Amino acid sequence: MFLIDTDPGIDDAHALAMAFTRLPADRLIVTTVAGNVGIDTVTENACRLVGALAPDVPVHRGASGPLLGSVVEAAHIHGDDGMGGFAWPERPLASEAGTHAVQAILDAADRYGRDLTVVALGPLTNLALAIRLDPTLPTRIGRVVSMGGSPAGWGNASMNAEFNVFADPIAAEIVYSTTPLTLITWDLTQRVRFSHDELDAFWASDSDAARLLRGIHEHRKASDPAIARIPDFGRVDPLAMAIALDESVLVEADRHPVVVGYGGLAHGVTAVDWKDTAMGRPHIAIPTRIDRARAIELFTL
Ligand SMILES: [Ca+2]
Repeated sequence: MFLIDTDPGIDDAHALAMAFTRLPADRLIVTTVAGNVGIDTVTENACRLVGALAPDVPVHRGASGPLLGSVVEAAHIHGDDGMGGFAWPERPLASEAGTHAVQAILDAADRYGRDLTVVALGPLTNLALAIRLDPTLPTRIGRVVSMGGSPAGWGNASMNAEFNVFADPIAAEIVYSTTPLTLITWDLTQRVRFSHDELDAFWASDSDAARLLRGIHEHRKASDPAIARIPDFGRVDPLAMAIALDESVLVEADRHPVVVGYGGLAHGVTAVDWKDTAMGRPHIAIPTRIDRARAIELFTL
């Protein structure tokens, strides 16, 4: 069972489409979290993606902002609607499930236990709240794969912090201090790059998912001429999804505790405890090498 916690988001849309084309609807749960844009918009985007590609997958609305501090968004990158102004096809919008995302995470843990994989593609607010409600959660579920952090200090939200962690550092600290997860860092996505041609090939087929993602990307290219001048691209959320779908994509990883800073220059910084001095904290897998060819297979819709 896959629970995808997400803030769509163009990258999230690709990651969701990868899961929707490979897993049956009864093995998928989507929960939303405020991130790239506000909770109403990311939830609507999730419902549109589910409505278009996997109508039987439940969508649970989640946290509307970080545990502490004010909401941080990335509308300057993803547009006010989170999808670069993309005009959605006239497909039914999936309706929201009745329960809150945090309750959905707890229910899924009770029901599926070790068979539950959590893929966290946005700020970790929902997962942190679920862990606060039930501290045994991290020991009861299967793999957790999370996109976030920049141990090398290649910030995309500040000088040295990655967006998902910067948007809710307290949540990230709660999760990193309790959960032995796999962390797909911004640093990795800066090293593993994909050309324009490779991107186009991901959504070249005639499948519903390929057609939808092709539309989203063509629209983005048309509305932002700067994209044509970028030689290659990281695949942020899709890389996390690829590793969640197929563990063999991960070839090599460092494993150490990761501690998150709050406030000032430390805000959202992910400091790796390279010498393993922090007692009692789980060692987090930080992939350093991936099977690029296999990742491309999984990116292809
Ligand atoms: Ca995301």
